[in-house]
Amino acid sequence: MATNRTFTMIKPDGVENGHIGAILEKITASGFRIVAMKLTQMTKADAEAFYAVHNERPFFGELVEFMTRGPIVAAILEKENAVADFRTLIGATNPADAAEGTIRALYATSVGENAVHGSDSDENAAIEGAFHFAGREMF
Ligand code: RTP
Ligand code: MG
Repeated sequence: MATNRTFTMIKPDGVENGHIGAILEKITASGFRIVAMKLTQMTKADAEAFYAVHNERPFFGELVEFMTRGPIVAAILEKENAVADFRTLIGATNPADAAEGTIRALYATSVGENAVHGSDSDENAAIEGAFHFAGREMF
């Protein structure tokens, strides 16, 4: 399988609850190489654009409110089979359904405030990485 990339965010709850270090340790220990990384905060327009696919969903307003309430860690990660392997590492959207030992099982507090984001396809990984990073910030 070819090496490829995914995009992640440690969401505002993960940052607020002091889990940046533990989450990054789990990510790198699982074989992901950090290609780009920064602490940043999304504006309302950023979050509405980033999650535009969900704009008809009942939780959209709550999601935008949550994702903009504090800083996030944004990162691009590289590994063989990066998108699927990262989704496995983070676990199900709802931490109640997330497998034991996954990042969401360990650090998420609810289906909305679930500690981390992971891209759902190679195409979206490229779009989401480019949303947050300039070419010169990728290594
Ligand atoms: P993500 O995109 O953040 O990696 O999460 P995901 O693929 O596991 O879940 P997705 O369906 O894409 O939903 C995006 C984010 O919206 C929030 N959400 N809240 N209150 C709710 O029922 C609900 N459902 C989803 C979560 O923050 C979810 O990660
Ligand atoms: Mg998603």
